[in-house]
Amino acid sequence: MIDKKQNSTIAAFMVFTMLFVQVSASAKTSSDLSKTDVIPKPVTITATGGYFVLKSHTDIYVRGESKEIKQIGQYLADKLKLSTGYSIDVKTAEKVPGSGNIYLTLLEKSSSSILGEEGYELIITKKQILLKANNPAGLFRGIQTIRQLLPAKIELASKQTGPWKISTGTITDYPVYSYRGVMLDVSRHFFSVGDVEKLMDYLAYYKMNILHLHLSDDQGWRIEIKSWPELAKHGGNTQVGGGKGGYYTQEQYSEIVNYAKERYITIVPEIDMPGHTNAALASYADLNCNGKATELYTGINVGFSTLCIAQNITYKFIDDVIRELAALTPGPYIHIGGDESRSTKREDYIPFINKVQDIVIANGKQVLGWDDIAIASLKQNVVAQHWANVKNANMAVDQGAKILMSPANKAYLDMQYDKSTKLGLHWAAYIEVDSAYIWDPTTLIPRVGKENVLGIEAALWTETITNLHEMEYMVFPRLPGYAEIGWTPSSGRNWNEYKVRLGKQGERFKAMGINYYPSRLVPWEVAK
Ligand code: TNX
Repeated sequence: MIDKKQNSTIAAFMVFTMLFVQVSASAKTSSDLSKTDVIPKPVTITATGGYFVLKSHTDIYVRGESKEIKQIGQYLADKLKLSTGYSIDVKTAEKVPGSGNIYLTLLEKSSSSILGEEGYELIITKKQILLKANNPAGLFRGIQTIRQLLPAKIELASKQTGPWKISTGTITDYPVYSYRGVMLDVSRHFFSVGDVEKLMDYLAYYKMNILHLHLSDDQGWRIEIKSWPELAKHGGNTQVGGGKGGYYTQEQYSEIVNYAKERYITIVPEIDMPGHTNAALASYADLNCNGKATELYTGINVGFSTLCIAQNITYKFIDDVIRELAALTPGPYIHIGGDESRSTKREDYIPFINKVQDIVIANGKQVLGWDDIAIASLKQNVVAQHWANVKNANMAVDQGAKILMSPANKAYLDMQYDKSTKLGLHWAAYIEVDSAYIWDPTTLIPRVGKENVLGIEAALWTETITNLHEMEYMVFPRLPGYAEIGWTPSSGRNWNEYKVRLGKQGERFKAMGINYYPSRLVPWEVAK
């Protein structure tokens, strides 16, 4: 006979076991590598049906004495140490080390052209993990795959219990586009260096490689320019809604650039002109045609401001700003904005854009601009960022320019998910998670094909976004989808299959503490 007390103990035990089974079932690593939920989906996966297990004696070995490769090894070690509790060291070895370790190596020059700049090959056996690439960038991308192949709890900052299994097989992986980015508007609302770095951690996790910073607009100038100090001091003083705003000192900007570099991310700085310039016009009276400084602006209207096209000082100003910014920016691009210049006459706009292109080129950089600039004569190597006007995109292509795809109705992260979304706008569309994913950069505009597209960028305008928590809500869970569009061949993409993988990322978002929109279109697998 079982008495009452025993009965309740058994019941409690059963509930406990059921709970445990449920949680561990959702976190279980399949022994079939091809069933992995990695985003972006790798180009090819061959499964061999076993496991590699990370153990307390696992170390990370790199070949050669390169400081850069050691740093990449250290990045992985740091990611694995906290949750596993293992003391993972980074060591060097000329040959594949003994059992139980991870080995990072660069391939001999030109031995694998298919992997390109950022591709990698990951060979997982029961004995070891081998990661190979042509370049350090490829090793860094491959490390993100290793992180995603491990259980989601690997992303937690406190010690967890294993086992830390990865299924065996080979992944050969490389991106479709060389430009896979996100834009953050730090002008409408200012975001701290720490917030920007957090966003870059997320970009790195999904193998994105560009962060475009919209550094100036009507509401705020966000970068210190030593030759024009009032831009930041005065023009950086406020933001939408009247908050205190802020700006990056040149030192802080360099900190962002370095943080990006360690993640193989390129910073693309934007100074928007000739419209969207009220913060500059408020800082220096001389920049205005009537010689009077404007008031700082904290609303969200667009199209009311313009630089004074006819004055020489305007170009002295632009040259100084671009020169200082170019010197701080290792990446190839300077973005000149050029959008919505509704207060600039067309006959002024065209020569202005022509002159500004020359200034950027003279400062050793390549021009990026919103597709509005296509009505000017585009110089060689100029990239037009398509956001709304198909005619402009076609005009840019006709002039031989490459197109960066940021269609507002598909790739604007400030667009609301649906009618119930509290943050954001919806002038271009409501963009649910499926709609953000189901499109292809090469078939959206009839005359813009594969040969014309440089890549994809999702843009977060921040008129309604005031802090990191809100930023995360608009960015997740759409970001992994944009990353996959940029990386994975369209033949390998399918919403019904993708949404299951995305659902499994829910555990990872949770482990990383990300505030995400739990879309009902996604079958989330998140333990309560
Ligand atoms: C259009 S897209 C703008 C921005 C706004 C955004 C809001 C573009 C080049 N210009 O100034 O912030 O819409 O969604």
